[in-house]
Amino acid sequence: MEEISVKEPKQWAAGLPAVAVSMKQVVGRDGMVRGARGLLAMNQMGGFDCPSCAWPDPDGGRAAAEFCENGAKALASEAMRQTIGREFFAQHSVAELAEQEDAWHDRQGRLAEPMILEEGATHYVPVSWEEAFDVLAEELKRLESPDEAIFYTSGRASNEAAFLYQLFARAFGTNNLPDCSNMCHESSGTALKQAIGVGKGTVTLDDFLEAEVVVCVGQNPGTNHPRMLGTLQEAVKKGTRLVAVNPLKEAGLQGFAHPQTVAGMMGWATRLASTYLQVRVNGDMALFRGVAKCLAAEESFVAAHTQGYEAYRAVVDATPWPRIEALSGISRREIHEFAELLASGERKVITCWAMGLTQHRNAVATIREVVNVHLMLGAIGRPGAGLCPVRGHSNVQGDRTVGIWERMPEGFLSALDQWSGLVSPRKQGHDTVDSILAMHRGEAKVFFGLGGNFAQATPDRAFTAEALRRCRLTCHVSTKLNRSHLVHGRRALILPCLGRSDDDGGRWVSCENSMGVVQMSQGKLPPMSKSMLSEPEIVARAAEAVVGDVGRIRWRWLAEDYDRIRDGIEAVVPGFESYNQRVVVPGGFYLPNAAKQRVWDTASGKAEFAAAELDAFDPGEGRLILQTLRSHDQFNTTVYGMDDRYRGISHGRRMVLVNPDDLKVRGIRPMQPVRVTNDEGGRRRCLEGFLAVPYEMPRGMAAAYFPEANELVPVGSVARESNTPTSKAVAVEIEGM
Ligand SMILES: Nc1nc2c(c(=O)[nH]1)N[C@H]1C(S)=C(S)[C@@H](COP(=O)(O)OP(=O)(O)OC[C@H]3O[C@@H](n4cnc5c(=O)[nH]c(N)nc54)[C@H](O)[C@@H]3O)O[C@H]1N2
Ligand SMILES: Nc1nc2c(c(=O)[nH]1)N[C@H]1C(S)=C(S)[C@@H](COP(=O)(O)OP(=O)(O)OC[C@H]3O[C@@H](n4cnc5c(=O)[nH]c(N)nc54)[C@H](O)[C@@H]3O)O[C@H]1N2
Ligand SMILES: [Mo]
Repeated sequence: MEEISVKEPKQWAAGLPAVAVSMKQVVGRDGMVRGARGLLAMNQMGGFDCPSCAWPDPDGGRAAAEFCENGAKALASEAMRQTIGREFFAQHSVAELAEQEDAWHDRQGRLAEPMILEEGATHYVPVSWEEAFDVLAEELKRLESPDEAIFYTSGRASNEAAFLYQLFARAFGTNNLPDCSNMCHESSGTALKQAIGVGKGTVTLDDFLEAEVVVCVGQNPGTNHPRMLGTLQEAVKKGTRLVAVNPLKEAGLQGFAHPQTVAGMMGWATRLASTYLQVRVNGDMALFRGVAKCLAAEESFVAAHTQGYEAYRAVVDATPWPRIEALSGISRREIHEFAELLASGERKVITCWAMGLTQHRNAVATIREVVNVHLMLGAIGRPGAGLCPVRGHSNVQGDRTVGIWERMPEGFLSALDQWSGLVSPRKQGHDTVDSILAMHRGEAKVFFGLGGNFAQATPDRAFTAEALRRCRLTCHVSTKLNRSHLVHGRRALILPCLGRSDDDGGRWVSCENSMGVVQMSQGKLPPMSKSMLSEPEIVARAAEAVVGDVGRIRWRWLAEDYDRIRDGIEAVVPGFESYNQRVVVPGGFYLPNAAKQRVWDTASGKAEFAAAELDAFDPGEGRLILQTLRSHDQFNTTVYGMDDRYRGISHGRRMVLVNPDDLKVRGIRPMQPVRVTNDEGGRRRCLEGFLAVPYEMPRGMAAAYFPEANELVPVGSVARESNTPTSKAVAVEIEGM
């Protein structure tokens, strides 16, 4: 094993190393031809949507290679030639597999055939598709109420798979449709719906090139949305000013050398952020409150389009500067300069954000504070200005649009009923955290996962594992082996499916990106096993076995030809008129977004200011605020490798980054093993032997990698209103070992 090493963090992202890593990924893992063929089809018109992030592709002429280093890693992981089936599972018991690291699981290969783990058994054994669906039907039909089943979705599922899946859950009789979004941008959806009437962003790629200022808050695009750096670089070259708001000095926000240009390969980086505000973790609400204090409102916009400004202004005036400075960690002078920059020129401002804002107790209030500032500036609903929550999973936004939500509005449900001939349930279902609690209480007994890695992505590992173990059946539709197959109910099923890049007999699906564009996605690589089925097919056959054809629904008929599923979406969801015709046009089509046109679908019919009391998380005496974040070598729980290149870290993940002075006062030496504990809610959660890495950040803060650190995130610690786990603010004690 190579030794862990920590060097100076990088000051710019990409360049030649990114090209080298991309090539190593596709060549090293998979054999040149298959990988290169895959890359060439990725994000091309007529090809498939990159399975990594949700950053949009350019509308017009695309570069020959519209992918990034991390897209290449995602593809290499999905498009592996190696498969695992009966021999593999006969060789390794579940207990043995559970001992292995996540990165090892990912390296084993694609899941190749359906497998079952019977009650009390030590090994998964093969099962036919028919038998697998029979087991599922048997366990679901045994339940006393449909609400004892949980139907989880991860954001890689296509519109077609997701629509069929929610139909299955509702035909079965429950709205228990938790999804990864509950742990991700739920706070953005909640805040934006309240404030502007639509739970999505309001900008397109073109707006970035018109913006005067782009603010990037709580987001690390160099790692998580690398293609966004191309957009930011282009904008900066045209004169846009970029402001980064982040407790860590992330390389990708400081500079970018485009790996697909000669200058970029030579490492000639464009400087990106002209202002870098190293805010305290969870100090963003204070920062934007301070900005509001400095701004004069754009009166005509505020009068014509908003409501609640007076009340908000009163709260702003009443918030004292010393409190703003203490909570944000940014000086009054710097906040003033930031506000001046926003208000200079024509106030064409875009604010982007991701998990640094959404995974906090006051996440909804913080995002509404960002919206408040945009409303004061009138920076919404016009070219070059608006709000941009940058989504995670490549189709997480589309899944929600087509009905994956535990509380879809009545309009959707009645349209669904009309089209399907069903009477779908109206009782609100469980989201992710409520599902964990319900399984733990023994009130939910069957867990079905359409993708994802529930056991590993959710908070409070030990508690959640116990919740899953109490189930009668856990069943996962998956491409790769992961921990959720190993932390299982009394019985467990693995149902192997085709991925984005796999040829589905010429059939194709569609996805919605972060900016509301719906596009087709057609896999090109021959599947590595004949025993895999597509996701829509698996869902349809499961539904047929469990509920049978009901109302006007003919499951198999729908899954035979996805045009029929899309016709269903068109009938139920506004904005999908002529879906089948429009989605095949290169570049796809934009879904309507009223807020973009300054039409506010809120209770008052206006955009709403929020006048919340200012707060920030206080971990308590002697404790640090720990944020859990992604390294450069992972996609969520899929760990590709052990490096975090831009942060200067190699060959290790079990470490905790801390301000050097906070280590010193605790008498902890650099690279010393430490114990990190959280004891919220009367239970002790503990990580032992993590290495302490001194890292530049504000005092009182720490950072560790997700998913290793999920152990420490208390299940009861959630954002108000959105119920999102507070993965960016965990109160911890750190002591040397
Ligand atoms: N390669 C790759 N791409 C991905 C993913 C992946 O794992 N790998 N995951 C996908 C998914 S599902 C998602 S949701 C996105 C996630 O994309 P990001 O949100 O960029 O991911 P995180 O690593 O969670 O990064 C959080 C960033 O917020 C900062 N931060 C933490 N707390 C605060 C705070 O209180 N205030 C501010 N201002 N900043 C804060 C951190 O320092 C860090 O830079 O990426 C998507 N794309
Ligand atoms: N502590 C902490 N916890 C977090 C976060 C954090 O920042 N900190 N981030 C949260 C966020 S933003 C998110 S989005 C969630 C992610 O939660 P999930 O979406 O549940 O987790 P992933 O790791 O993305 O899921 C990976 C698995 O999906 C399966 N898979 C991959 N492609 C496909 C496919 O095409 N079809 C099917 N059926 N399966 C496929 C593979 O088997 C793979 O192992 O985690 C959340 N958890
Ligand atoms: Mo996410």
